[in-house]
Amino acid sequence: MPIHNESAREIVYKIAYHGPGMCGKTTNLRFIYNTLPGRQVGRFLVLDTAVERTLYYDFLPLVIPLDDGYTARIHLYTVPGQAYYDASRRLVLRGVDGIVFVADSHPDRSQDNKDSLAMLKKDLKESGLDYSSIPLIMQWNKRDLPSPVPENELAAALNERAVPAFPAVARDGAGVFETLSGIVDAVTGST
Ligand SMILES: Nc1nc2c(ncn2[C@@H]2O[C@H](COP(=O)(O)OP(=O)(O)O)[C@@H](O)[C@H]2O)c(=O)[nH]1
Ligand SMILES: [Mg+2]
Repeated sequence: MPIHNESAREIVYKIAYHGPGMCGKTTNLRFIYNTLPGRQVGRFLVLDTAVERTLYYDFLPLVIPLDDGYTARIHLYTVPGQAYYDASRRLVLRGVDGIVFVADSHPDRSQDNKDSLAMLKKDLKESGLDYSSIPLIMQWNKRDLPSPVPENELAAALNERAVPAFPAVARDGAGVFETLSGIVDAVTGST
């Protein structure tokens, strides 16, 4: 549930980028951090480079003015896709308001995409959340690869809810803000 602070006219939303390892989650956040003006982004915390960490996720806070005079504080997290980062995944998914599922368009990653989606469903359930109703956006990343899996195949394999899905080349920033706008609209209810 979003956290309302009436006196400050602020609402805090928690959004998690989920997907298999190396699909481009951190790359999405880095592009957002590097592109938005400084007054709209806070400190970018990346915990995925150091070894011997027990926690493994990224965090990027954003400030987005809404039409009604309220300010949305959007807390973006990335969720490690690997099964052995259980503690980090649960921490990030606790109280999450919306999910961006990032799929890797490389043909060799099709099973990893499916496994990651299955893990997301299971994790949400264990956090008392429902995959079938939580605000959700899909991103088909790495469309620049020489033979990416066709978008309709990714959709058939992964997008059973038929939510909005955006093709992306996160490394170049293509599709990154379309994806972000999609999930911000979905969680704030301003479609
Ligand atoms: N070809 C290609 N590579 C990408 C793209 N987005 C990210 N990458 C690369 O994929 C690798 C993993 O990206 P990263 O964001 O760290 O993945 P994460 O594990 O999901 O956080 C890096 O080498 C990125 O440069 C893309 O759109 N196209
Ligand atoms: Mg990462």
